[in-house]
Amino acid sequence: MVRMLRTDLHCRNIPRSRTVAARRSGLLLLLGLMTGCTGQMVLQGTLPVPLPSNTDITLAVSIVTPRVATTATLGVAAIIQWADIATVPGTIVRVSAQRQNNLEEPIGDPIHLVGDGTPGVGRDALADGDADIFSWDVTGVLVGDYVITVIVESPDGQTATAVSRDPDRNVNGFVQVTTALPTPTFTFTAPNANATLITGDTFNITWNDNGNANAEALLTLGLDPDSDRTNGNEIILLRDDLLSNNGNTGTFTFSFLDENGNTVPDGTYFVFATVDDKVHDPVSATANGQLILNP
Ligand SMILES: [Ca+2]
Ligand SMILES: [Ca+2]
Ligand SMILES: [Ca+2]
Repeated sequence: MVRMLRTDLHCRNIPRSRTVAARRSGLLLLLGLMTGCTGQMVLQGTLPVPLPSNTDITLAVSIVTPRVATTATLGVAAIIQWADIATVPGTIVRVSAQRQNNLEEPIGDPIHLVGDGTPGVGRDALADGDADIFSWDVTGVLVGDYVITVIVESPDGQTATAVSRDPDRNVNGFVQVTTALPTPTFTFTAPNANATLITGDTFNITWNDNGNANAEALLTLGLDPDSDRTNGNEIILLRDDLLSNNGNTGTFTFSFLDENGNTVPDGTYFVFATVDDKVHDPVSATANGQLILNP
């Protein structure tokens, strides 16, 4: 329905009496948004035509905010607003936010703001009347650009969908979650070359970081026999240590023991670190040198 209206309708002047007849359930606003007519044009009598009679539309939705890049700062709720037409009792609305990179590709899974992503689960679109607003508390949300999707769904499973960033409609709305916190930085200073260790030796793993500026970030240090940090053979030496320890530097003395006090098996290992401040994407680093244990 939304796509049909969008492609077929154009703005032109129509009789005032028709605007009065059509003023219902946000219809004017919705049609204006879908066709690019401004709210003022709509109210002044400039309406998209051919205008469907009210009974023609049982389900439609358009996003009011964000229509452009809209900044949301941690601690300040971001307002998401849409206009829906829902006439069938039991029609629900679902709202989700999808982070995108600068190529407008999705990053990670969508965040379900209204409903849990399951069809049929959401807010009653009739009961909320014209209060089609969700206040999004972005606390704990990673910084980035979030595109909003609003879906209205009638009890028989029909849906209408609006997406805030939609090149077909020439709209580029998104919620830009920002922070004053700097991105974590981490650079190993040792091992800078391969180091051979025999049981009984110790080795100081050292680094530079920005723990003074990003004090709550957490550092995890580990050893890995390969270059894949997610295949399960990683050995953690230190977990969730505050980046602010030792200010903008850090040292961990390796003595063949993992985080639980167990002896690390002999072998050749990359030394890696992950820093996560729960605001930015986690930052990873690998030391230039490897640790060679009991060759
Ligand atoms: Ca509603
Ligand atoms: Ca691995
Ligand atoms: Ca530090």
